[in-house]
Amino acid sequence: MSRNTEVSFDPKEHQHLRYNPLRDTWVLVSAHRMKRPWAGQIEKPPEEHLPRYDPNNPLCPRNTRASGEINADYESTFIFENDFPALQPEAPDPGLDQDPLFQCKAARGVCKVMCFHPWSDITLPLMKTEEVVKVIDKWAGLVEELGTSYPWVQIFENKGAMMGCSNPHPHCQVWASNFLPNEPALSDRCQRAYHQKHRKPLLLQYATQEAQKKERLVVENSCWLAVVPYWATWPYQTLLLPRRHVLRINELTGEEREGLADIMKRLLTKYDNLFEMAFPYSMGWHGAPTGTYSKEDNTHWQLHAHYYPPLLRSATVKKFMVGYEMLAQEQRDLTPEQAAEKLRNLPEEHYKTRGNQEKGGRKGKEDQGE
Ligand code: H2U
Repeated sequence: MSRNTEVSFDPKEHQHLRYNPLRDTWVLVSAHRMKRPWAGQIEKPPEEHLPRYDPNNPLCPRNTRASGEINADYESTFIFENDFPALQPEAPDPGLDQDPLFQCKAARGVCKVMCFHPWSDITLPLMKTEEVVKVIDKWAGLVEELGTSYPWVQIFENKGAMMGCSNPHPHCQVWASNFLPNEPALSDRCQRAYHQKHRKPLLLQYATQEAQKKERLVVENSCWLAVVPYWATWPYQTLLLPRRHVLRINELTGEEREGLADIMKRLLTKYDNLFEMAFPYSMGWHGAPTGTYSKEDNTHWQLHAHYYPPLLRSATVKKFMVGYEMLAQEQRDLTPEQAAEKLRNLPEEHYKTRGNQEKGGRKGKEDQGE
């Protein structure tokens, strides 16, 4: 093994490892790989033209779902019990097996779906700020309601067919469970260990430093900031952080909810503008555990949202977490700083509505939900 100590280190040129303090893992950053020749597909897929109302879509107002239930004629958000729930409140206990190699436990919970808007042809960045605030209020309400009995309430949105989204109508899912799932359990351990050592919440410290450094900052306002985290694995992964120490989404003030709607719209507009398409991702909220955990000290926690978009080079070329990632460890090509710079420099006006003001276009107003 030889070590080159003559050349000074440049993260854009030289491969290196970065530590993810939320997962206690390392990511291999090899930005020089972006220079490799690419013979794959690069073109944009055709723009999807969705009807505002589809009589056959089970998520639209007034339509019948798989269960036979009829949706309300909703005008804002709409929440229903998932007709195909992965978790149900009642299930028999599996028998006890003491063998360490064959452990099994009871899993119980509830799964809900929330439609963001009655229209199928709208997405969060194109919704009005007050409409996004209503989504945030409902997220907070669900954490409050389900969190009284369940230790974990996972809010997540799969956007785009590429991320396994089964329906183009704007929606998210909420799964509440009687157990702490792997990812939040790991995050809980890491934040706790950091807090015990440094006496400050990990993500609060991190946000303060990122707000000063600015090189990984994508968007910010008086209550929130969005960064491509130092340890990001997906090319355009972002982390959304409140500036104040907040444990759970239901603890956000009215001003913070407005600020969150603003920063979500701006971040998602940039995402859509990157390849001029409805940018696919999986996103979700992590806050302090609920249920019986609420009685414990959770000072080490800081509320945050993760955005994991799969795309790398274009609207069709995604980053595959395969080979080395599956068998050794996560690896990324462009640096988080390069990704942040690219997103930061994109316009904050959505490509679908660009130029509408000059044209006085009716189409743009409709797209914005007016
Ligand atoms: P995804 O697009 O993330 O898969 O979410 C849509 C959810 O909607 C999915 O979990 C549910 C599916 O089970 N669904 C119903 O509950 N009833 C229906 O009639 C259609 C879809």
